[in-house]
Amino acid sequence: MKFSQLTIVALVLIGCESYIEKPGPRYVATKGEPWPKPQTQIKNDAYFVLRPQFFEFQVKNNAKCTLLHDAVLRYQSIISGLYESVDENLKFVSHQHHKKEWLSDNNFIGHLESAVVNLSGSCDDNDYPSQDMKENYSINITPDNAEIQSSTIWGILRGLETFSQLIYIADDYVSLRINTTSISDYPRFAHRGLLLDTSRHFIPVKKMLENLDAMAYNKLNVFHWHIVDDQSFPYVSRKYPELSEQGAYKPSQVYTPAVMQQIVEYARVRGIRVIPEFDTPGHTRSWGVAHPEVLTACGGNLAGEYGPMDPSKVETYNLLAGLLGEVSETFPDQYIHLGGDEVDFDCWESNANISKFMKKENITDYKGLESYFVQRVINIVDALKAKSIVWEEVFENGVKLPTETIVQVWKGPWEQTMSEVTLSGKTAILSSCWYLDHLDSYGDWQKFYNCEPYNFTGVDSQKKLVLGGEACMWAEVVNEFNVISRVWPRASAAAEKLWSAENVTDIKEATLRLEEHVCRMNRRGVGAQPPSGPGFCP
Ligand code: CP6
Repeated sequence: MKFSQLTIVALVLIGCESYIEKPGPRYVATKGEPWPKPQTQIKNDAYFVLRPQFFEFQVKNNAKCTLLHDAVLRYQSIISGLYESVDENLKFVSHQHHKKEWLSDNNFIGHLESAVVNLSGSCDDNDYPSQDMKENYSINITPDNAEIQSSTIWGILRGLETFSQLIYIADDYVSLRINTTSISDYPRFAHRGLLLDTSRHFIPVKKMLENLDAMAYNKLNVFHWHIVDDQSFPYVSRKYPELSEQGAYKPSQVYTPAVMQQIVEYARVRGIRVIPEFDTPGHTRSWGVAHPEVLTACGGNLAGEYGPMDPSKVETYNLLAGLLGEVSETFPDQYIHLGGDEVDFDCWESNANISKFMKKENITDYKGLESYFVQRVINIVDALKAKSIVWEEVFENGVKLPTETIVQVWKGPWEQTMSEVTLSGKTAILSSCWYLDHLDSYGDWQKFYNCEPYNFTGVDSQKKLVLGGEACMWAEVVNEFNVISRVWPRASAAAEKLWSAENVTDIKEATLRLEEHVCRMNRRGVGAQPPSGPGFCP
């Protein structure tokens, strides 16, 4: 071999080195450590053994509250499910066999047979979660009693989730245990979201519900439903059924009013808001299959290419007013996401009618034209008594936004934009850090975990305007078969960033808890992928 050939071989070997599996210990997952990490927790070694068939939640107040009652049943079933993953025969033998062993273990303090669920405030079964809902709760497990306490149903839901995560399969592989502990917990940010795009690929209801389960397991509380876009229009409108009849991929790939109601209700009882996005004026080509008159004909009618909505036509605003009116009835959340991102100005520029319109309205540039359009859509939403979220371009174009309008920052570098948005007194949510469609090698949840939303220049009053953030699952290369594993546990990294204290940043410690959390999600039927490399679940 010549020298140059040797060099190439050597370089290739060096390049490959990082892909060669090195022998060594796998990560040893934690036992009964919650994800996201609670604000404060005192942990003790003393533990109870918990047998699901001899364990019950005792509802202290509000026994008639359906939200509470159903939540207790769900968690009872989750706890039983955990026991089902323990081998039946071993279970029987173990409780005979291990009793002796436990009795000689100073940390064993008996069997836990009940936990009090104490909702101290009132419960309204029609309550819908909101931006200012309180999610605080506390858990106390002492040798004498176990209690989950909160003044709100939303706090109780978070507390039940944490309680269920405290239960773990012991090293003997046959008993479930829970340690005595004291937790006082609340979220760092009010808006902890996940965006799911159902236009690039249709996602069936079953997967949407699995995803909502996983959101509850991660204490995420906003499902941002990017329901329609250029590629398909699966939203079934009662008022304009032709939109999905002609704009959906196929007749079976739609969301009917009944299905949307089911999704909203499934989310609500888990303390999750559903915010629909009807992105305009860009990303709207699927609207134009049934309603070409609302789109801009790029280069005039002869060219046959359609671009963003046509802001010069009254038909555009009429359709939007009709549709958004209906949307605000289908979705009980106060907020509607209006989009406003990535508008193709070249298409607008190529259309002579639009140039005429701009002259008439004294609009001098295309940012101004987008502002004009968004302003009118915001007026429509205002009239519906709804509030809006918009993508950052709308802010950058200088639209005069109502006080409660939230600006969603999605581009990078985001620090400057967050600084500007909050300096202008607007509330912001951050997404730039959490693009789930961007894949790195395994363990790439860590880059999501390393993002600190306060890492921008600004005074305290600016930081207060950061409502939280959203992980985004754009679905160009995601469908029902990979959506869950693409999102989970990578969105869990964002979930902990948005819930836990600012100083929870230790990747090594988080890795061990995430190992456990993924096993927990898997046991509960969520097809999350392994977070960091080789290993196994108990
Ligand atoms: N679809 C819509 C998208 C994106 C946006 N809006 C997007 C753009 C760039 C990246 C990822 C996603 N696919 N409607 C921008 C908010 Cl890198």
